[in-house]
Amino acid sequence: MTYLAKPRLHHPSLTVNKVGYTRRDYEGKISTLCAGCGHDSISASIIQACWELDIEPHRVAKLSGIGCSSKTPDYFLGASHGFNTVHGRMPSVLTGANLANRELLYLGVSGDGDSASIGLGQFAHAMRRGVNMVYLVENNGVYGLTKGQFSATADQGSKSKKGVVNSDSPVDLVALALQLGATYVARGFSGDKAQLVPLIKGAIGHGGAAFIDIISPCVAFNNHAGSTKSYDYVREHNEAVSRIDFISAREEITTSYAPGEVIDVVQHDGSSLRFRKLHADYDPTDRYAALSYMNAHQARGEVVTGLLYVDPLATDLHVALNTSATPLNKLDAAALCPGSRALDKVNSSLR
Ligand SMILES: Cc1ncc(C[n+]2csc(CCOP(=O)(O)OP(=O)(O)O)c2C)c(N)n1
Ligand code: SF4
Ligand SMILES: [Mg+2]
Repeated sequence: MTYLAKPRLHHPSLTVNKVGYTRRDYEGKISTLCAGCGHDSISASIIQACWELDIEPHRVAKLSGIGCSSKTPDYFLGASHGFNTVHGRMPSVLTGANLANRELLYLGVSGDGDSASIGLGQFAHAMRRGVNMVYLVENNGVYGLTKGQFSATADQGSKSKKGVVNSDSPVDLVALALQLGATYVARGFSGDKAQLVPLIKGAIGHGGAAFIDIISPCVAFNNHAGSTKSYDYVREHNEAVSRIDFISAREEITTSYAPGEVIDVVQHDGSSLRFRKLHADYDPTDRYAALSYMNAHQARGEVVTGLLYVDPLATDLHVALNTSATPLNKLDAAALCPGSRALDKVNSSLR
């Protein structure tokens, strides 16, 4: 693998955010992905979102599996914590890290092969347990890194670059996330940064399991006619359910849209998601309506994008387990191991 570090020189007049960093401080190494790969646009959107939210890079932990998508954490947030796990195992490693230190912001970056094929079980359990994380799948319908085999998200009937037709039913990670209990569920497109950046910001502000499936064309192996994950196909079939703006807790909420076209959904941390509805009857807080809306549009060959579902009052795994407010990695040995008397007490309470 090649690692190309970016020069550290900054122009002195670059704009800094509220924590004193330029946008360049959120970048990583120079990408070694194919020119035009959708994954690079997603990295740029993550950089934009974190810079605009004034997040201190050392407060972020990026975890990934294996694949071109899973390589991308090397290309953004170079000053953050990072861990490249085994193929499909990002969710369990992230869950462990999150339980040990609840104070970091966890970004899980994965691919469709990583999460819908080998890692499907891991994906499912992170969602159903409500791990407080931003789970991003960079979905190109193929195993890009191993040269373009169909992944489990490839649509039935779609064609490979060599013309082979996929006969298997696809796994729809958005539908699964909705069914499994994820509390923030969205679909984006790497070619639509105006939609993707606020979706990522909203997921960062969310206090539970936030999942974004991002269609991200693989220009080397899945960008031809007959593919349903190509730039042309997604642009032609994109059905955006809403446009969201993310307003952080510190900003004043003002409205400039006509009533009925806009709703504000306030999350636990005080941040607000402002929906500009493109479909007047769409309710982003109804999990089951989101599922049937998506299924109905998918049957017509449309790719529904936008924030499909949010539970603004979501809680996470720490609440469910009633863990200590002080992160476990900050507790001393006496607190972590209170001795045999405390253990006897716990055991007798269970008899
Ligand atoms: C345990 C294991 N099995 C298989 C592989 C081979 N392998 C590497 S990447 C990959 C698929 C990557 O696909 P995806 O997650 O969709 O990422 P992309 O490259 O498309 O972004 C596979 C099967 C591996 N590295 N480890
Ligand atoms: S092979 Fe596909 S997924 Fe991998 S870097 Fe190239 S375009 Fe991107
Ligand atoms: Mg892939």
